[in-house]
Amino acid sequence: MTGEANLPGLPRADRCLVMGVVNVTPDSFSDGGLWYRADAAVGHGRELAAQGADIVDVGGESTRPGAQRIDEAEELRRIGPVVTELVRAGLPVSIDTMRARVAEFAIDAGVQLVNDVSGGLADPDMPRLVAAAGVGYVVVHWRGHSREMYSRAVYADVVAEVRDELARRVDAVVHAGVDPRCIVLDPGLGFGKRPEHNWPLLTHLAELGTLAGGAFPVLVGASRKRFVGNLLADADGTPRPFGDSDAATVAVTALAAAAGAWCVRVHRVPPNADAVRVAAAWRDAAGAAATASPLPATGPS
Ligand code: PMM
Repeated sequence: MTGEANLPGLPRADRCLVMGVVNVTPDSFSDGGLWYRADAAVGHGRELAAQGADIVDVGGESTRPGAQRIDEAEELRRIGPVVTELVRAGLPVSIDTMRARVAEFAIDAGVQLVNDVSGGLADPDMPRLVAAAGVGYVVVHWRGHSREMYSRAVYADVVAEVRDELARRVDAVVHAGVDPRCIVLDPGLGFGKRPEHNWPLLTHLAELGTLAGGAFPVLVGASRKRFVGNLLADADGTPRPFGDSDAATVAVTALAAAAGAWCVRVHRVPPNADAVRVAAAWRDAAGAAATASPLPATGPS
């Protein structure tokens, strides 16, 4: 599935990459408040990298369902010192933001990737900024801000609609000047999706990455999401708490990586770093088996 990506400054590997999450927020779904202080966030980013994260994704605004937006100054205050320090430490860093001004700060500080969960819809200046900077751009499928995301989660054919809407976003950002080889696509699991919408997207990653005449790298963000907790609900229907859904996240990682995902965005790095290596061996062996000479038509005599 992985296309002809040209993502300057990001690691290249013959396996799926692992992006470790640093949420510098008081209110994120699974880890809100844990890394809210700049020094704690920097320490966590370094730890994730030491544990095997290929990219550290820093975000200052929670996108959990129903979350209220913060203003730009507050977002900059949260991510500023964290991005600066992690780049200074030599780590590949992405900035998780919907705001061009925040992305601009992070690009100036040296981040290699802009992770925009709105796919350029929240801030019309974002695609032009990314184009001018020549950095990688994660274009996520999105239908609206957190407060309205469930009312828009209506699909007749979720895979076809997400694919078409992503194709329109690719056209728009390329029109704004973004090099197609800098684009990564993301189905936006949980963003304007009900639990049942996420599984078909996961099983059609290759189809989602192949659109607008190209094959794009695909990023998958399933880690600790509500649809995973719902799958693991107990007999009363109580969802599994996010902290106990890491093993299920690892299962999604292995399957997505074996299906050709370019990168997985995860909260707990070590088991996911193992899973992408298992998936790489799986894909290699499957490729070797497919190219090996076919079995003789008749069995041994
Ligand atoms: N999910 C969240 C935040 N950022 N970025 C990308 N590219 N894909 C995602 O699925 C994604 C994201 C929300 O998760 P969190 O609040 O648990 O970090």
